[in-house]
Parts: sequence; structure tokens; C-alpha cells
Amino acid sequence: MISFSLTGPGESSKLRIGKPAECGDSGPEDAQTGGMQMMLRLNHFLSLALVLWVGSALAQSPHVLNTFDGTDEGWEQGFGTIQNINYDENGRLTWETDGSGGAIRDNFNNLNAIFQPQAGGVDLTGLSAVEFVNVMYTGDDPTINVEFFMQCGVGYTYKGSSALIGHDVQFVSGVPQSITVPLSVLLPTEIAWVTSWGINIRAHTAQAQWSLEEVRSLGPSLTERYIARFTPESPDNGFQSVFVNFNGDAIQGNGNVQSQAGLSINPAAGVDGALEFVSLGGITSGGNGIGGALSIGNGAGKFSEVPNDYYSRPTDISNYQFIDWMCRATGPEGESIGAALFIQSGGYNYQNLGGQPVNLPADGQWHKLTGELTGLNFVDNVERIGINFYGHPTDLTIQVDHIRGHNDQPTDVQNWSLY
Ligand SMILES: [Ca+2]
Ligand SMILES: [Ca+2]
Repeated sequence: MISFSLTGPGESSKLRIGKPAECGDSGPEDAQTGGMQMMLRLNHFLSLALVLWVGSALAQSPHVLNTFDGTDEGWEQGFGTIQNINYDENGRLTWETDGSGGAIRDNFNNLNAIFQPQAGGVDLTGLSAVEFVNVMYTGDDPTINVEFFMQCGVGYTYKGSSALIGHDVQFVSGVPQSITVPLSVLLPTEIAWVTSWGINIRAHTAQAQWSLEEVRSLGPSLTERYIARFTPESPDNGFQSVFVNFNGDAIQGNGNVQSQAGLSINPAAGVDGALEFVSLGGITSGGNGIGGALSIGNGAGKFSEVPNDYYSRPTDISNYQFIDWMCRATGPEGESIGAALFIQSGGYNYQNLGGQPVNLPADGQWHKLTGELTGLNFVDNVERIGINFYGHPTDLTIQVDHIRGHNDQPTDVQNWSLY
């Protein structure tokens, strides 16, 4: 399943969306060879336009991942020998190979990257491909073979393009090619955590000078995503990285420590299991009633095991207008609990979602608590999605079946009747 499309030079439009942020870490690497489909787009000066692959220009959230405009964005030698990594005045990453071959790649931390900088990897769920724009070399070798690759997940699993298609991509000296590597052959868990992407240059004979103009993800993107379902099979023992973020005094068994203490997964609750905790009534702080605040990161947080947050990464929710928390409260008749939905984004900036005030009656029924993302900042670089419950008089058992991003306009009927 290899497709080639030949187009003229300079046809690629720029998609630039980026926000400042911080967060991230680095770790070990791995170099297992896996497989991957690949399509090639060859930018030849004389070619016919034969477009078998069309990136969606109207998709909500494909991003430029690297521009190399004034920085090498921390790209580094992965293995083998890569020399003189730099950037040029035309906004291209530049490097050399001495003939022995080697791999150059993002350094796992999105250093100074235009999209989710310092993120320690990106979640490309819902997108279709990663494109390496205008890769080129000049040198005495008439051709040099290249493999494109990604590294994924906690093990930094190496997924090279050549194993699947049966051969490398052949470059001709002085001829740029833009290479599109589809994400569809990665596992969903790998797409959700692409830690690095790079170029593996096979051995050749003479010194060669290389350049790369840009790396980007291609759409279309999702219009709906279940950010968490809290099933027993969900990552992080079902918790999906949710933790008590603040005001933990109001959550039974938490002890006011940022942790998962006091939270449990109830396999019998909700559609497929639900998060559960007891919100203590009558808790105050500084004279004001408080409830607990929960937050979730992205990707098998293992919060209790890895409190430095290494295993989570930002989420791009810029393609959703709304976030739902599907909740149920059980308690005395007439009781209810209010809440504010929030995100922390672009470097943990705390922002409440807009929309109607959220109130959860303690009637034992499921209710969809919806907040609106419109107008918030850094929604393509979200570290935390959260809910901050308010104080209330008596203890309530609260369950959360799921957290969902979507674009459906909220209806008047918020009750979620599945039983
Ligand atoms: Ca560039
Ligand atoms: Ca659920």
C-alpha cells in the first residue's frame, strides 16, 4: 500500500498554530524495528500533478510540529553518526553525514518546538499522518537511501517505515522530497504518545549535506473524543491519571494530598465502570465551604507511581467546543452539589470553562455537566482537565462515568438516562 503523488514545488501551505508552555522530561530510548505504511510525495520540478494523497486543509487541528525557524528545536543524533546539526537562514534544519549513516531526530522533549514545546511527546490521536517537508541532500553520492521513523510510548518503540513497505526511500542528490508517514499502522496507544520522529540515513560513501524544512501532522482530526471512561480496563488501573488536585480535605480518605487516595473505580457503575468517591459535606476552608477538585492528564498517568508527571503529556482539545463530565450524585433528597469545570493549559494556566453554571442534584441519576471551551487560551496544549466541586451540607457519593470532548450543542435535556 504505497502511494506516490507528484506535485510541483512549494505547493504545501503552512499550518502554524503554536503556544508557549512548559512541562516534560526525557528518558531512555529503544530501537526495535517495527513496520509502517508510508506514502511518498515527491516534489519534482517537472512532474505531473498526480495527487493520490490529499492532506485535509480544513481539518481543525493538524499542527506544524517543527519549523526550525531560528532554532534546531533540539534535534539530535539518535544513533550512528550525524554531524554539524544546525539551522539556516531559510528556516531549515541542516546536518551532515559522513557516509557511515545515522539517525537524526527530535530529542523527546519538543525543545523550543512551535507546538506543545517541552512536552515530552505529542498525542496525535485522530490525525492521519506525519509529514517531513522538503527533505534534501547534496553530495557526491548520486542516491542515498533513507528510512523515516517514529518512536512511541513508554518504551520509545522504534517504528520505521521501511520494514512495512519493503524498501527505503531513495533520495537523489539535490532533489527535495516531502514524505508522508501515515499514523494508521501505529497502535492507538502509540499514536497517543509519539515521543520522537526522525530520519534514518543509510550508509553511503561521500560526505553529504542534508536539510529538512518542516515537520507537521496532517488531519482530519476528531470531532469527538472520550478523554476518559474509567473502565476497569482503562490505563492506570482504570484511573486514567485522575487525581485529587486540591481541596482534598473534602474527599473522604484523601488526607488533602495530591494523589489518588480516596478515589476508586466502581466496575458496576455507569456504562462501563465509573470513578467513585465520597464528597464530604460541611467542609470549609477560610470560612468558605469547599468540595474537592479532580484533574486528569493525558495517557496512563500512573500518578501514584510517577508523581513527576513524566507519563502524561498535553492534550490538544482545540477541535472541541465542549467538555462533558458525566456524573451522578447520591445523597439525601433535595441535596445537590455545584461545580466549576476547568482546564490548565499552556503552562498550567488555570481557566474555568464557560457556559451555564453546573449543578449536580443528588438524585441518583446521571447528569451531563457541560462546559464550553470557546474563548479559553492554549486549548491545543492542555495539561489538565478538571472539575472543582463546591461545598455542600452532607456527604454525597459521586461517580463519574466519562469525560468527553465534542461539538454537539447542549440540549435542554441534560439527564443521561441509560438505566
Ligand atoms: Ca522551516
Ligand atoms: Ca465509564
